[in-house]
Amino acid sequence: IEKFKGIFPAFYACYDDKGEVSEERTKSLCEHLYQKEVKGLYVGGSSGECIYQNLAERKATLKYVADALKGKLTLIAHVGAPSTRESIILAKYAEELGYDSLSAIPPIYFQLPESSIYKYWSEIIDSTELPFIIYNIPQTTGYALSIKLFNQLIQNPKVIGVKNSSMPVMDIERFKKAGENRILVFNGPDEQYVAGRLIGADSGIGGTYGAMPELFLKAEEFVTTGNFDQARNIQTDINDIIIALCSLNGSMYAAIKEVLKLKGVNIGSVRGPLEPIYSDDFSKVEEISVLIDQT
Ligand code: HMN
Repeated sequence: IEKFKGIFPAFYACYDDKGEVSEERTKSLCEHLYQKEVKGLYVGGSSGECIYQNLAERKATLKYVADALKGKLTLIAHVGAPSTRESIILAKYAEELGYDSLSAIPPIYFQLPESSIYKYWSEIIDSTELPFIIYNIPQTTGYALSIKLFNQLIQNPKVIGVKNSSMPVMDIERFKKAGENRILVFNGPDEQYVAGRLIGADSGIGGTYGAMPELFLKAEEFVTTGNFDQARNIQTDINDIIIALCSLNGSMYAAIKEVLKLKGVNIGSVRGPLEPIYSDDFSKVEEISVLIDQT
């Protein structure tokens, strides 16, 4: 279980200049994050633009990351897809590749009853021997995990955790209590990393960690050593950076990818309908990059 405790950047989609998934660029991002000494990676989630990739592209990304980092970092495969069938194909493939755990969002598009959500997650869990981390992200899926369904799911010993991306930090505290310390809780909102850890999250998985892993590693160190003033200060610095990343004409992920380019890691840009960064904003990207380096 210790291998799931620490900083887990949510891995970004890595494209070539034509917008195709790139093996070389995927591996360069792997190497970059490995050098930063993060604990592991969450591959193919929101930050991986999973929703804009077909099955073959998602499988390719899972494979390239495993080729680069299997046995070196803890690898979590996000396998949630529109149909149960596709989710299971991805789950079995991740198992074959040697991933350490699976994770999935609830069903999307149709607002299904909790019984269907339970069945969807359970069928994925039953399809492999791997542990499973529930992914709660109501702001994108439209479904907020209830304590009732959470309790039902954790009856299955393969369920080891929940990645909670809902905004109330209290949700983390509630899942932690309901899980009776057996279930790991991962903080989702990067803006509340320190608060999430203090209220009970064991670890964090986040979409902005990849842009500034050093800062989250430092925040984690301040939390574990009880330096709460410093933890709070670094969270403030992180939040200034996140707000800046979200303030450009273009998506946050596009801004992060431009920052990474300035650091020598070119993973292309984003897929539409996510918008790229437009030329007017490149000077702002440079300022953000400097801000990250100076923090
Ligand atoms: C993933 O699945 O790839 C991310 O870990 C999701 C993650 O919880 C992010 N939430 C959303 O994208 C809604 C956050 O890390 C988010 O990017 C961050 O808090 C900045 O707002």
